[in-house]
Amino acid sequence: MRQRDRIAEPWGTRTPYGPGESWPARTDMFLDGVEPDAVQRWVPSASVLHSNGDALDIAVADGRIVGVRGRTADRVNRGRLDPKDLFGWQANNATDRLTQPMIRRGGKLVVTDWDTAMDRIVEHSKTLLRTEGPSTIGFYTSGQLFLEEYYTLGVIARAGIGTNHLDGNTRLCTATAAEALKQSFGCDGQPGSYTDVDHADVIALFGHNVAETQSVLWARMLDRLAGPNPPEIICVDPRRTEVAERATVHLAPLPGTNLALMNALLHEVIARDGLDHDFIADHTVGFDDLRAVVAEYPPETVAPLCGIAADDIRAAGRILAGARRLLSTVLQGFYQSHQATAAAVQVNNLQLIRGMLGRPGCGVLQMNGQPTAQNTRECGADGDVAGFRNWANRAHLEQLARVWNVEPDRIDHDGPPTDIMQMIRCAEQGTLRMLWVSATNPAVSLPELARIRSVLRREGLFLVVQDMFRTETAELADVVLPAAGWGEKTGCFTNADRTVHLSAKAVDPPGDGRADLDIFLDYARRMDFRDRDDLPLVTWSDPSSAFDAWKQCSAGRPCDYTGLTYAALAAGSGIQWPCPGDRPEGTERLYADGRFWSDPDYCESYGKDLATGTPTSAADYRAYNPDAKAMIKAAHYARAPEAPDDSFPLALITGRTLYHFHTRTKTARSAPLNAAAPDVWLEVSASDARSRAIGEGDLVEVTTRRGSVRARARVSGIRPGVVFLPFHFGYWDVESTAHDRAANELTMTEWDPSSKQPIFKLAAARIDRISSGEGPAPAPTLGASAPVDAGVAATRGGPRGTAVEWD
Ligand SMILES: Nc1nc2c(c(=O)[nH]1)N[C@H]1C(S)=C(S)[C@@H](COP(=O)(O)OP(=O)(O)OC[C@H]3O[C@@H](n4cnc5c(=O)[nH]c(N)nc54)[C@H](O)[C@@H]3O)O[C@H]1N2
Ligand SMILES: Nc1nc2c(c(=O)[nH]1)N[C@H]1C(S)=C(S)[C@@H](COP(=O)(O)OP(=O)(O)OC[C@H]3O[C@@H](n4cnc5c(=O)[nH]c(N)nc54)[C@H](O)[C@@H]3O)O[C@H]1N2
Ligand SMILES: [Mo]
Repeated sequence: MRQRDRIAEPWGTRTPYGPGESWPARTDMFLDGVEPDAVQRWVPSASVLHSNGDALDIAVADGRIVGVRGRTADRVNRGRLDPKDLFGWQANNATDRLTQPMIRRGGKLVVTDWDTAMDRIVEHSKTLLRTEGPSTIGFYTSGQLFLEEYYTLGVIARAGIGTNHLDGNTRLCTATAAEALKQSFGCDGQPGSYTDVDHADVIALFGHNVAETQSVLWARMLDRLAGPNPPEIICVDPRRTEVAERATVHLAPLPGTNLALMNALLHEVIARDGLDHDFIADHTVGFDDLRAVVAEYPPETVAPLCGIAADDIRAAGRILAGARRLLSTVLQGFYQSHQATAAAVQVNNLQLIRGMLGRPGCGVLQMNGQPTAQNTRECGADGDVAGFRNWANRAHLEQLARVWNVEPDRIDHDGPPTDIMQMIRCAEQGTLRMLWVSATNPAVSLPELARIRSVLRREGLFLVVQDMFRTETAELADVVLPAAGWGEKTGCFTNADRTVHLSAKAVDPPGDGRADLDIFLDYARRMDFRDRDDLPLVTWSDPSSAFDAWKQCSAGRPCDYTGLTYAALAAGSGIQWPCPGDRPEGTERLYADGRFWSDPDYCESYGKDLATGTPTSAADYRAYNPDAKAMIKAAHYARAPEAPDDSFPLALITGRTLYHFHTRTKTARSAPLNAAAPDVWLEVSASDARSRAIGEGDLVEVTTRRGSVRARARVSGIRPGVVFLPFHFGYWDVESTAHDRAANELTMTEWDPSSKQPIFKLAAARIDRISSGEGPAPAPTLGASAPVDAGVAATRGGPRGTAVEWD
């Protein structure tokens, strides 16, 4: 057993391995002030602080969570845990958890009981339904609840209330992942598997800082890099991330130019004839369009647009064209930028024209971000139709209506599902009158916060917030419901490579807190929703009966769960769907047989125009892709809606650090994580800092057309012309209520036309030096925020950040 400072060494000790070998196990454990023999129970679960799905057991002593240990048998992490996995659970035990419902009285939130709080919500819902109809009511949920909870909420919203206004914060997160998969393969569902890392000879990461955001997956890549015949890495990111440090080729494009760069890379692959001609002919449609479009993007044309060297594009193109087993991953550097879906689709095209799908080492991971985002999508709690059904296909809605035993017309299908940006617009205009927010903190995470605050505060909007903590959003609510969190309730969730884990209840929630499932079930009961036989619409009463109901809904669909049971999930490793009854071991890779879920009668979507987002009609789709092939869709680069100019000469991007999760409701309540990144900072390149006389740690103000934020400068390896602000720091804080440090004060109300995902990684900005700092910026010295100044003391965890590991 080795002791390791896991704040200073987030990836732990290397366990090298070679291509085709299986990843060695290494078990990580952290117990907070107790010895292993004091642990009374170990309860199976997985991490909820990213989408990687690191399996772990929760240690319980005296009715409290006291630590975690990686699950060595699990296919995802083979026992490893990252810093957030090791320490993030400490938030469960925080002393400032919400423990009682609250309602607004005389302008103030006051404590109340469940009956009073729920009655107020039910009374509001019933009045709105009676007087103004279902489309005055909206639900905005999460990528952090459990499958059973989303499925229940979906049934309530769509068949109970009958509203189309149901979305998840997955809209901000993986809407583009889902849309890119639908566009290329006709259906959501990750083709690849994490085991592709074990086989790949080239791994290309597009706008994905995996080292900080799925650190255990990076540990897997690091172990390949440390072993024989390591893979080559291609990194596309404007910052010098850990991935960039280890890359054979690092392309650092100017924000907003991903599509131009992708077209140039595809141009190079085609020019070098890196094509799998048989695969293209047998399994795809659309290649000729792609060839014609990318012909206009030779490296010399694209290099000045992206601000990178044509030779670097050619070098990356050569590697991509020559790879024998190519694994690509895509995340927010693409999804939250300009032309998001169009750019993400080009990564699918790369795999398709190279015939790199369905074989070991050949996969694309259109990554998820949140731990349970996949389930939000499967269950239709993001407005999609449950079971990856097609909202534009009448037969699919009829099938779903049979599962729910309601009339098909009860399910509103007049138009595509409403996304959150549209819901905010409806609330702004006064047509949305009630919004129920669960497990998300939009007052920090949506773009252009000044606007969001004014909408959420509106007199005419009844706002319900269901959370573990009194967040910035809860401060604006009419009713606040105290939720049980991870470890305090039971349910399943599915990671980015389709691995399903069970997370069992380890301890009771504090005070009167209730599981989100119980809250939704209570609402359904009080609303007295009925099916077509006048029996209760929601027929289940606890997690396992909810899971059974979902299994029935998923039967025969791509995300088939019918072969899964809680017992099987608790026994050893997580299991990948599709998992029908005759294949209880699940499915490692999709599309291994070269057939896709894109059959016109089966597909989840008929696709959309990449430039406008206009949905394709059923007839047009049938004509274009009658034989269930993969679709190669090309798109031209267009200029971004906002670009640097004389007044705002820099490009602002936003994103994450290794040690914090989102709006920090959890990670700020863990001492070792919080101490590693205690306050906001701004990453600036050395040349931009020099020309403005800005030194490490100086206080600067960053301004866009929406607002200003003050932060201390970290002079980092980010490319010149670009500055980076972490979005973790909201205005709420134990000490401060200042409005001036949330990145989203600066971001804009713009989104991708196909996925409707907001553009968080693009704004024209100016920076002004305010004063000199006292010491370095409060930024981690590891990862993309590493200082260029060698004199800054390294980020360390010390005793409270130390965990054990063993092989
Ligand atoms: N530590 C930590 N891990 C997390 C989370 C967390 O909050 N903290 N959140 C989880 C969630 S929900 C998500 S969605 C994922 C997100 O995981 P990532 O997508 O890896 O994280 P981000 O920091 O949002 O963005 C990734 C990179 O995009 C780059 N980028 C910005 N603009 C552009 C551009 O125009 N082009 C390109 N090519 N790159 C660009 C940024 O420099 C950044 O390094 O992380 C998950 N894991
Ligand atoms: N500028 C900028 N903005 C961004 C991004 C960016 O990169 N840049 N990234 C976007 C992305 S990818 C994401 S995913 C979003 C994240 O944005 P949010 O979803 O707003 O962020 P979180 O802090 O994760 O909020 C989740 C909330 O749910 C609560 N919670 C946790 N578990 C439970 C539970 O079991 N039940 C209940 N009821 N509540 C629970 C937490 O306390 C917390 O308040 O931010 C988006 N916004
Ligand atoms: Mo996300």
